[in-house]
Amino acid sequence: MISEKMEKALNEQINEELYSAYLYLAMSAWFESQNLPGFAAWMKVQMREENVHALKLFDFIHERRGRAVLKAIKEPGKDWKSPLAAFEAALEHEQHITGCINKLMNLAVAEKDHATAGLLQWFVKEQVEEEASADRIVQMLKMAANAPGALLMLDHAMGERK
Ligand code: OFO
Repeated sequence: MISEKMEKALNEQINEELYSAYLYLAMSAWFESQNLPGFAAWMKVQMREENVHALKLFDFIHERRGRAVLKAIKEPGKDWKSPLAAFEAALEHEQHITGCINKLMNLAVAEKDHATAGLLQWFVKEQVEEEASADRIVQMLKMAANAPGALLMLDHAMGERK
C-alpha cells in the first residue's frame, strides 16, 4: 500500500512526464516547420519515451493499491529561436526532471518506502542518460553553428533514432 503523500507526489510526476511528452511533441512540430525532419523524428521518439515514463508511474501506483489522478497538462512552447535553442531548452527541462526525481527519492527514503525507491532508482539512471543525450546534441549543434551543411548532416543522423 502506498502512502497518500507518496501517491500525490507520484501523481504530480505523471503530470511532469506527460508535459515532457507534450513539450517534445511541440518541438517535433517546430522542427517540421523548419524543414528538419530528422530532428522532428528524434523528438517524436522522445515523446514516446516520455509517455512510457508516465505509464510506468501510472501502473506502479495501481500495483500499490493507489489511484492515478490526471490533471491538466500545461501548454508547451511553440517556437524556438534555433535548433540549438530548442535543445538547450530540452536539456534545461531534463535537469528540472532530474530535480523532481531526486525529490521523490528523498521522500521515498524518508518514508522508508523501499518499493517506491526501487522504482525511482530506474528513473535516476534514466535521467543520467536523458541529460547526457540532450547535452551531446547541444554540443554538436554548437559545433555545427554557421555551417548549414553540418546541420543537414546532423539532421540526417538524428532521423536514424529508433
Ligand atoms: Fe525525459 O525523462 Fe521523463 O521526463
